[in-house]
Amino acid sequence: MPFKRPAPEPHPRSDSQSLESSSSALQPSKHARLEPSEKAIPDVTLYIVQAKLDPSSLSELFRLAERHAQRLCSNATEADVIITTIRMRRRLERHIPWTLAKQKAIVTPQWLRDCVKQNKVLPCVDYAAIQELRTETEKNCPECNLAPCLCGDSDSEVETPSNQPASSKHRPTKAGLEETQESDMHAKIPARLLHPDPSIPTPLDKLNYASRYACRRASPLTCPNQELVRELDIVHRSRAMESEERNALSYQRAISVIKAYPHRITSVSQVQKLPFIGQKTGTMVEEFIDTGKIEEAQTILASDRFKALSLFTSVYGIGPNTAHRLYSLGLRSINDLEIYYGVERDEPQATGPSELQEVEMQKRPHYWRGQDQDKGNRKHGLGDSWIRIALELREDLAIKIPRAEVEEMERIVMAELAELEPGCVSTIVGGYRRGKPESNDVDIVFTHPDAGVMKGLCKRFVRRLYERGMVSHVMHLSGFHGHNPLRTTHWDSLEKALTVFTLPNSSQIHNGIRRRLDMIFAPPEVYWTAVIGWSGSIMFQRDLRQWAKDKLAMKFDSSGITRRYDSKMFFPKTEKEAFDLLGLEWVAPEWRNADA
Ligand code: TTP
Ligand code: MG
Repeated sequence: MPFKRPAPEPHPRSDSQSLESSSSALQPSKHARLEPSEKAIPDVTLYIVQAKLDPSSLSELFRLAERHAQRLCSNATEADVIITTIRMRRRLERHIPWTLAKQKAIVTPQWLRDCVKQNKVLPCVDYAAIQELRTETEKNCPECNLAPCLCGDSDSEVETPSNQPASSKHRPTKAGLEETQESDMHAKIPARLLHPDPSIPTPLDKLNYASRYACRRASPLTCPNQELVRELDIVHRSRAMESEERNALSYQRAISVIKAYPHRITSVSQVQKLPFIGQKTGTMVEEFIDTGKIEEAQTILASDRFKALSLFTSVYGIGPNTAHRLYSLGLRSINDLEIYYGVERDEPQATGPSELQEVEMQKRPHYWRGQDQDKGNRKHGLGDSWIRIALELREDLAIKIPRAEVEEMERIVMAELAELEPGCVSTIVGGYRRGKPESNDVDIVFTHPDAGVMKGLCKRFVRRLYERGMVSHVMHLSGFHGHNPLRTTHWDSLEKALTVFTLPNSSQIHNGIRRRLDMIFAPPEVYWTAVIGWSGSIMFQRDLRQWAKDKLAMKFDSSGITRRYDSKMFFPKTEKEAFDLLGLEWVAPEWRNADA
């Protein structure tokens, strides 16, 4: 039965009585039945909030609902799912009483579009329209009543809810992207691996900027004292480049504390009592308040040595030790490096990708030293063969990667992976997950519900990407290492490949720019610890380890949580559960920016 075409929404109401009467002219008659032919969403009653929907979107939604839903109702009280573009509680309350809203699943229009596209009811939580109602949306999702629940923390094995790469469920915003990969995502995946980041908002009031541990502070991407942080970071980087590690760490800690300080610093007394603000940093803070600069930082910036070492270490794979050596040889510029390494700027690469891959796979499998050590390469470097190539790639690798391209890279990679091994899930980690608008590289953690599948998958997958022309270089490809409870080495036991990747012509963004792509393959039981470890920031996860050690006598790293005294391992089923296990308040990734 055709529905009336939408008309402008009437004035806002605040109670369900008025809501019902006001909406009836705009919504279909109560429980209007559609033709049974194209029913794809059985037994779900929909209510569309028309406010803020332009006429063409509105008619599109009506059309989709008409064609695919069984019922559209004219009264929100009777709906299972409420569709709205409204994102804020206050606005929604003008149309739906809050008490009623809490009893419903409230989703964005994309939910309906995707349900129709995929011909099934999708979990509502991934499309929750009102952040504050995510939990309720999850709980009231009709999908849970139709099939084994995908929305909770259950361990049960259930069918994947979608044929999109499951990772996209971490980001409802991605739901609008066209998915080309339609096949084989129906493998059985435990709900816990699909569960998106917990909806619980970061309890900022429970975090404490004066804590000694960055993992108990809320650290935004940009803080009210960002200029000061920038100045202090010059000193920090200089110390790091001079291999004065303890001193560098002191600055890194002070920066991390200031990063979480929620007020603008106008007097040193505000921060003097905070942890890791010693006399030296206190003086620098004071100087900055007075002059807007820190003299030592300015002197460092102007020094030829700092300039040269910064330039050298900006080449991926050159760490401080190599940079010192090059500097002591009298080299000062990239041009000097190119001459030294015999790089012909306008000539094709001396080392072809296939040769490189052999070199790096076989001869350099061991430089990753765990996450304590600058991704393993910054201090000791990758060796001359790599540096030659890194110099050739330098211009590309220096271009930052916007978020849309990060997402496209993951989409393409997941589509490829699904062909090789259906049923994998992934999370984009690193700076992207913390909300950085642009990243230096892309870091993705993968897993599969079947731990057996993970073994060797990294190598197989890199080989495939290489053969498909997407991966041109592999800097590191680890084998699988068992967990090492004694921690005699700093290895995490995850398979990982640090690669150079280019989006194929078929992708939505094809700019031909070569990008750094790090892929980490975690067995399912340590997926969430891998996600946490690789989400960073460096100080955040460093202090997470410190906290686990100091307070719980536990060992935390990307490859698991271990109780020290008996080496018992713990396997959190969600990221939130990992925080709970460590006795920590949940901190959303956007608040983990504890580095400059
Ligand atoms: P990176 O990719 O080096 O850093 P990033 O993703 O935070 O930022 P960008 O790529 O834009 O420069 O590292 C990814 C994560 O790996 C990082 O967030 C935390 C972890 N990591 C460490 O734990 N220790 C380290 O020394 C480094 C470099 C990274
Ligand atoms: Mg990164």
